[in-house]
Amino acid sequence: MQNLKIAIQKSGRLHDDSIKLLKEAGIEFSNGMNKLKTTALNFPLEMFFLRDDDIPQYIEDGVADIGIVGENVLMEKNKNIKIVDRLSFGQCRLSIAVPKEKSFHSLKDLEGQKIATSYPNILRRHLQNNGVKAEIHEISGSVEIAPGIGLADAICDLVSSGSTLFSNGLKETEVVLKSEAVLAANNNIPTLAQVILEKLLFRIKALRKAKNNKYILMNAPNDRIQDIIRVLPGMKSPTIVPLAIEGWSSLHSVVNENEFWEIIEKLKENGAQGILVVPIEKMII
Ligand code: PRT
Ligand code: ZN
Repeated sequence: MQNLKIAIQKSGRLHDDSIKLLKEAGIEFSNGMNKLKTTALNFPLEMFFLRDDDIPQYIEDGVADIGIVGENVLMEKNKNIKIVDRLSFGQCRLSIAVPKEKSFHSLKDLEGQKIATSYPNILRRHLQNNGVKAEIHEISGSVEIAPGIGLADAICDLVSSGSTLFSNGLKETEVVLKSEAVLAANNNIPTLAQVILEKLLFRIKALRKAKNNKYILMNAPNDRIQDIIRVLPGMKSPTIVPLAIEGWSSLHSVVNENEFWEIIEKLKENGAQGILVVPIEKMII
């Protein structure tokens, strides 16, 4: 039986969330330390644990069919592979930063200057698109110290909280790329692996929907039910169950996280009482 082969970061910022995603999708496996690969116990999935920088190449070569990698790495490596889903973790931005005392109005201010980065390809494209000629100085780590030691005038590096820039006396001046972890795939996955990928994507989608929604239960007098139904979006229409007390019912529905508080307020205004909000584990519609 053919497996779908997935590449995951061996250790680092995306490792734990990648593992968590697969486990929440109901895939069981043992991922002991220092393992290079493992096979899931209850799903036709084989996992390779690799450095994130290597993942795009492995996918392009078909050693792995799919992989979880930061969009920043994907864009930098520029391989012939595609994004099949965005995973909402590992969020960060690739930004230009300069010493905080340096004046900066636009990218043009960096004309002829030296910019240190681990992302030379993305930076080169960005400079070209903006018609700026600057010297790109590629370094593989601790980019943030480059201006302080006189190696560069500016940097282009990943930022999440901004505290690394702050503690190195730098200010963020321009976002080059917004990034999150994505599921990338080879362009010619074998047919059977493609079927397994569809199953995996279906599960991931159900998880995402569940996370974005809450199950909501409330009691209401029967004469207010119509008003409450107007407030509730629901998947179709709310479930209404009579309570033991005459003239009252219990209403059940699903509410999106984004409009949640607004809806709760309106429900109260319309006579809902004893409102319970419950997380949803999986949501298939
Ligand atoms: O060993 P391997 O090569 O696999 O890992 P790595 O060391 O190259 O990558 P790793 O684990 O550091 O990051 C993996 C991915 O996580 C990145 O490619 C991004 O997609 C994503 N990510 C999210 C980040 C950050 N947030 C992040 N803050 N990657 C790096 N950083 C670094 C940044 O380089 C800077 O040094 O964190 C520092 C800034 O953080 P703040 O919070 O101080 O702004
Ligand atoms: Zn790396």
